[in-house]
Amino acid sequence: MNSSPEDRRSVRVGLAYDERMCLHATPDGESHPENPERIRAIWRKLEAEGIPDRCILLKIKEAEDAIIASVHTRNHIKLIRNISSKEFDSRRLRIASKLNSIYFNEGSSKAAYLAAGTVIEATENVANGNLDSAIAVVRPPGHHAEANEAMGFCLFNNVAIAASYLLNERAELGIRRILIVDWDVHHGNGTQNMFYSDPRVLYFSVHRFDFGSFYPAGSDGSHCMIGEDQGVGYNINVPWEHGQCGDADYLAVWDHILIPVAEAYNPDIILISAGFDAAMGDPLGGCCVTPYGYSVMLKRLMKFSDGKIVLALEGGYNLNSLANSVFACAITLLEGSPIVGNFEGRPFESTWRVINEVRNELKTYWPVFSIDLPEEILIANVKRYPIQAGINSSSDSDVEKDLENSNAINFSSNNDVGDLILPLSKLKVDDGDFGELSPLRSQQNQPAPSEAYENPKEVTTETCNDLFHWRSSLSKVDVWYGSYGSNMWKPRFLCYIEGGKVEGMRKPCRGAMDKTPPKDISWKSVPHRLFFARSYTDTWGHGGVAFLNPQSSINDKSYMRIYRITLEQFNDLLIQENVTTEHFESPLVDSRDIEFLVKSSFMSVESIKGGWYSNILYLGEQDGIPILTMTCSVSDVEKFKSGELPVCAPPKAYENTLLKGLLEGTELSSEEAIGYLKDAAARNL
Ligand code: X5A
Ligand code: ZN
Repeated sequence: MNSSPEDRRSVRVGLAYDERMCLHATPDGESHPENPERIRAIWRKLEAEGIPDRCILLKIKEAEDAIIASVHTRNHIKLIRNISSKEFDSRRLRIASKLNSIYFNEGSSKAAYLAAGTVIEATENVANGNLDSAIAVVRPPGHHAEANEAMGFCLFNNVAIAASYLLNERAELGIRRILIVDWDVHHGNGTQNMFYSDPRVLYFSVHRFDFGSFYPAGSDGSHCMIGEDQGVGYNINVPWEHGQCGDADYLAVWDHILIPVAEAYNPDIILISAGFDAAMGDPLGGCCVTPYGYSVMLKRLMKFSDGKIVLALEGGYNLNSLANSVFACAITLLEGSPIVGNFEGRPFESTWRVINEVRNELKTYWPVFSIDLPEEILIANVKRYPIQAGINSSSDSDVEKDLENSNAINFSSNNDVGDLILPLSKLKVDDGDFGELSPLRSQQNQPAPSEAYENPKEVTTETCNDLFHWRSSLSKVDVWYGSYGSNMWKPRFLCYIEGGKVEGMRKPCRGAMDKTPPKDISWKSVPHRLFFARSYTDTWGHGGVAFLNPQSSINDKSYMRIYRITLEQFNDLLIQENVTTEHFESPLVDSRDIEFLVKSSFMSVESIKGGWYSNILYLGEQDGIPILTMTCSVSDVEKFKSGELPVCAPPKAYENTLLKGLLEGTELSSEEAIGYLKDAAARNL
């Protein structure tokens, strides 16, 4: 891998990076996965490996409004242009809080224009032949940004802008068909929507979907979204059912969906929405693609469009995986072959199911999908092997039954239950999502569709054994979870245990890993003030949601429904209430923390400090079991008081849910219940 002048003459790989894209950062220095260190880490790695010397460094310029305007509205451009200016100092926080997963600071505008401009520059130079291919190390990312809305850490849709620019402003370059490959672990809703009826752009995305519960949640990422009008057939979604997908799963999709389609489509250029949050170790993605996997995925695309490929960074939040993956891609472009490596395991059963669903959905538009997959794949495809519930005593028998029913699973020579513990502990489980059942990978009966999966060499990857250690011990400890908001309505609370959603909710919950319903339910009143704050939530839309003032006062009284659940379930609840897909190696609240809580009455959970419900309150005990609830921090209450953070009446759907809960369990008449809520919403903090 030494750089020689010939390298530079033979392949021209563009590389773009600019420190000014680090100017976009959280306003208050709060930690955030999408932070400046991401691109710094990439650049450090590339420099350490001598990559910049082997590439052509690109000029970085800000995108022009006229170009951005081909995919974004005037209003959106105005907002992003002005959001960092002085006049917005006092409104910036509030505007961001109305958006979904967005922050702004004084550097956001500059960074957003540079990111878009950099991707345009890279794309133009590949399209016009100055470069063979290019990598744009940019942030903020782009693929969630809609025509009129910033979301999901994305301000401008960098890739969509560049694609639209080639098609609409640079027709003379002869780019008539653009393939966008979006391998970020999230669905690129923005890009999909921008080209949904445009056959000149084939948008392909493979992403975690988890039946609609994975970010950006909803149905946009479904395989049924195939485009419309002129563009029907030119939108392809491959939605994973769960986390833990890795090289074998991605390459099966390449083999059986992407590559055949790319052959038929014959793109003039390929733009990769190159997020690396499906990489092994990523805290948000919960998947396990290796640098080798990315390298092979990229290499397989290099045979199209004369190798004209642009990689534009999207997500990727584990700095090491991120830097190593980008490095692997750079090497692949420079050397024209994948890095050295090999595969572990075979695709999940669910992967074959998904591949078949996608092919079936699109076969009228892509005749190559009418050719049946090898029969062995279809046979394997009809079985699924979920682990039912957690590994605790009450569910061992279920696990056993499931395993017996599935003749395909045969871990070892003997079938008795004692043997189960060992193989289960060796299994990889879904670590990005505590809610979904974890499918087993059946090694024995999984046919290999091509020799690509045949490599027998074992690579050790992280397993998630630790997950089970704390889970099994905390599943033996009971707590009362005290609810004072929408969870007072039992069906709504059960969403956090069983998964799913009820009337009024916009978004389903993941549920707890242990789906056992509460062992007991009761009501209580507590000397804490109920109030409503925040301006938007993904679940309820615009309006405030309930909080309890962590500080008690004899003058305050709030109603509370308490549910007896396990401490393990309480942890899963806490994670969902704080809207994080992060995977924690250790529990957020364990038995030792409860001892601490009994003495100190509240405790802030450090690792979810950014969440709105990261403060655990101890409210005494019942039947010798501690009553815990979760609310905001004392400092948030101060910000709500001062107006720095919005206090806001609840939205209708949320209020109705509260009413249903109160009327189900308290003695209140419906007028009294309405009065109780109105008072909590109206009275000053
Ligand atoms: C670009 C990207 C992720 C947004 C997750 C929000 N966005 N919870 O990876
Ligand atoms: Zn992502």
